[in-house]
Amino acid sequence: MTEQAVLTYEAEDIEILEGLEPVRKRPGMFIGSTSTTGLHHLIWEVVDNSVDEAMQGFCTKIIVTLLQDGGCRVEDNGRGIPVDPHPSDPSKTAAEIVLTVLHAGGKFGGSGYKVSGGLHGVGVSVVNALSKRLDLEIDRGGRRYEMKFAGGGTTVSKLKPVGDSPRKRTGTTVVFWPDQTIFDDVEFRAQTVMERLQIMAFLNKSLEIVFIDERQDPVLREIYKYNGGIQDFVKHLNSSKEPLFKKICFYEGAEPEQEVEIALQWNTTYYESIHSFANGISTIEGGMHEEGFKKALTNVINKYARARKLLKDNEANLDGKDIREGLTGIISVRLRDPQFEGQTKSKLGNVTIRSLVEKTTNEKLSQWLEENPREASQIIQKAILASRARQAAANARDLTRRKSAMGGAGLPGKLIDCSSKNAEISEIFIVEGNSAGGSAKDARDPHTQAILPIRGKILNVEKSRMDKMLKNTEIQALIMAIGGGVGDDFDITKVRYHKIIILADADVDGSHIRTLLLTFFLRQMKPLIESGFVYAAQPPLYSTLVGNTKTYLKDDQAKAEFLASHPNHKNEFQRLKGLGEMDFSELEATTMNPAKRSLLQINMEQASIADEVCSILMGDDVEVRRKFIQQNAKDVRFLDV
Ligand code: 0RA
Repeated sequence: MTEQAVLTYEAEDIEILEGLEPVRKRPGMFIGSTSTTGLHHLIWEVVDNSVDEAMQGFCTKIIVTLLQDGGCRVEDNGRGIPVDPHPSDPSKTAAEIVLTVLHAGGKFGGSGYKVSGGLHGVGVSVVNALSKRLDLEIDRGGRRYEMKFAGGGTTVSKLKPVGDSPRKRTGTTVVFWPDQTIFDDVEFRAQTVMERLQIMAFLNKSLEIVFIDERQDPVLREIYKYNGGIQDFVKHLNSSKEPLFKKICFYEGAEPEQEVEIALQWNTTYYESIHSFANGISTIEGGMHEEGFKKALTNVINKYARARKLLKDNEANLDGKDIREGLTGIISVRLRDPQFEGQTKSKLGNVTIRSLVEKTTNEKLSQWLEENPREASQIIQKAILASRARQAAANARDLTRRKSAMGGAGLPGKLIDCSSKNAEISEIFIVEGNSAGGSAKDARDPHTQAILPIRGKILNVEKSRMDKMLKNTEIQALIMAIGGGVGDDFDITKVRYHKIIILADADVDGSHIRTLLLTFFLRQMKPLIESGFVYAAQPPLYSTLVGNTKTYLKDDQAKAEFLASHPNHKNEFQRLKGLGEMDFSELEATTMNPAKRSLLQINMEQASIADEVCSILMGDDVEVRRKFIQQNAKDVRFLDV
């Protein structure tokens, strides 16, 4: 804020201010939100520009550094943003235009595909607009140039040469400090940045991305570089699972304005895990590229199975879902003008890509099966087993249905239901352990709050097929209480509560149960998570007395904030051990009363992390598990979704 005060408002500055003003007025329109998600978009935006350079073959290395003073530096060895006067306004350099005019980023980028989708591709000028300070450094034509901005994109010093580039290198370095008057919180999260950079490195074969976190002691340094590209991505995703066979199936195809790359490896689990990307952007909702792939995969496998008599003439075709059981796959497409549609703008709408992916898969996957008959037959055997299990599951599900038809309202015996029949205001607390269930029963509002106690750890859905899972009593109780069915039949409109709240302790066991439940919801009641119906209650970790009133503090951060705002606080902090130790009034005051509690709404991203954590923690690979626990023991947040 002080920076703004010292700025002089010359004519050109005012013009620039006007240029970026809409961004500061309505940041959400440009980066989605001003939450921590929006904050990280600033980094993605700058890195995307460097990745663009890499995609066009001009950049081999990107270094992202989180600085001690809260800034972020993104350095690349691309061509460097052009420094000559810009044809549209010769009083300004091209670099200045790129940094100060909305949507100027891709206007003169030459050939190749521009990343310009979803919330990205809005241009570095948006980052400038939302930063309290931004420094630009360009190496180009043997000279080094610098330019500085402050207060949301106002030029502090014009682009000027400052000397020779070391070793005649070329490249661009952007350092920015997010504006704390715009964002709720300006602290970057290392884990979030690392995950993203790693995915970018997987999608851009041989591009080296270095991550440095100078805020940590010792300084954290990670290098992501994958000469195998998406094949390494698939290996990585399956590293905590047992692959069905060692080989990875990889193929690619291209047409004039578009290209596709696909890597596949089956594992012994019962779930498909297909991740698709368009121009490096994750298409969580799928779209045309996924459609084309699935259709062709089903077609190719069935054709092969019939030709080899692995499927008899009198047997029905294998279902796509059964073929994809245990499949980990990456579909990466690059195309001009990607159309992102759907609720979260993450569904690829371009029709032409569907036929490219379909054609490529029909051709190249058939060829791969011919060349790898042993693997082909393993895929088909697994699909046949999956198909039988699906039949058995349908029978088990019928059983669950019939049971509920007979059991009066069809509700599990241990459900303590609420009296309201209006799902919109009804909540169900899934409570670990019977004793905690007892206090929860006394603490609830019986009109809108239902309690379902579950005993110990629910069955791990990672390790069992649907049919076995549906025989588990805890799972049956969950399915019946929620009321929307399960798996492919799940119907969100039949759900009896719009808030499904997981109430588990804040310790490792509690995290474990939360992780298991989230994994179950993700895999068997996905719309529940997509609709934002799933929450984690956050029982506090600490309590302390302020005068005579007890104050509860959610976690260590809340405790630190409390201490900062109460420097003279002398009383001790009680560490609350677990739900079982709270009496009903404490539980009511901290965790259940809507006016006082703090709930964490679970989104797809968190659920997917839980899924991955689950695979690692429950999977058979002891080595990966040991490493994971070692690496994450410190970062409780990771486990504690
Ligand atoms: C516009 C044109 C050219 C490159 C870039 C922008 C560019 C932007 C960024 C942002 C971060 N790193 C970047 N690297 C390059 C192409 C210029 C030419 O034709 O030489």
